Amino acid sequence: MSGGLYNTHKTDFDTTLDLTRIKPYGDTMNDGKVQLSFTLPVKNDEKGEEAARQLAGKMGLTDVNVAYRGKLDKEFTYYIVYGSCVHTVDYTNIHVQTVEEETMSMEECDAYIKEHFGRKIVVVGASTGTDAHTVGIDAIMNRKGFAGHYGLERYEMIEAYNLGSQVPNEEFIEKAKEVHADVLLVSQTVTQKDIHIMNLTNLIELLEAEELRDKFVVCCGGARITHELAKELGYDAGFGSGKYADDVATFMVTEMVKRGMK
Ligand code: B12
Repeated sequence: MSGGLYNTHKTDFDTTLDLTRIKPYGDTMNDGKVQLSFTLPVKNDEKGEEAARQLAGKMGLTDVNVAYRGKLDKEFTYYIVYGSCVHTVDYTNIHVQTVEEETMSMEECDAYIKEHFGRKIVVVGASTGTDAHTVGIDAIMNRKGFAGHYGLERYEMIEAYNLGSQVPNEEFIEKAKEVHADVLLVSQTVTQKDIHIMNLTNLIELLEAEELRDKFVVCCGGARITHELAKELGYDAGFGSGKYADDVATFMVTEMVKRGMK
């Protein structure tokens, strides 16, 4: 692709890939092309467009083109802007914490549970606190699953309880005790004013206060959750966008084996 879509016979474009200085790829290597969109609290006219252009420049874009502007309200305008990013990052020097197990399929996971436990694994999940977003936890737990990945309810060797949304941490723990859960799954979507951090922290504190933390494998997930953040907050693992039931199922059963849970 480095010659561009229609450039079939000559390459006077930059084709150098330097992983210590990567920048966005639009049509040719290192062209830095990005698209961004934002709203300004001004009316839709040329002056607003110039403000959008200048702002994009200050964000590190050159050759700025305001490709679209649209009135949202009398005093609000939405812009779509193209430009070339001047900044680079050193990809070779990036280290992130992730869950490293090779993901097992649903069938492999069921077989693994039969072999190592000889009983069903009990999983309780919810979107906790004030969080009303259910789609994330449903994607992981509902039988039909999400994006071609069956949910935990479909696993032969998993007994899954999806408590829904806005479940107080205390109620969540009570249910976990009642059904003798092995694994707790928490979904957190809203991050306004770091409410997710407070709520996730509160759950761990409650578990610790009841000396229950080590009895469960505890995982959290959501669009703004990373494995690194989850570990920092006292969870065993965290799963963000692009993660599915098979990822968390693999993690929880292998973690249970590592911990010697029966
Ligand atoms: C649908 C929706 C709603 C619906 C929810 C309906 C429902 N039944 O769930 C309603 C209308 C209720 C709603 C309300 C609000 N919402 Co809303 N909502 C969305 C929306 C459009 C989609 C979210 C979604 O369903 N994603 C699809 C799922 C599948 O993705 P996911 O949750 O990331 O899940 C995946 C992974 O993260 C992971 N995962 C998630 N959870 C878990 C858990 C575990 C254990 C594991 C392993 C993995 C995992 O697996 C999933 C599959 O890969 C987003 C915008 C967007 N496009 O993302 C805003 C959004 C999430 N909402 C937002 C906001 C602000 C709100 C409100 C506060 C708005 C308001 N002022 O009232 C309220 C909050 C209400 C409350 N008390 O929680 C913001 C959140 C911003 C932020 N970072 O805080 C967003 C991003 C919109 C925005 N750009 O502003 N919302």
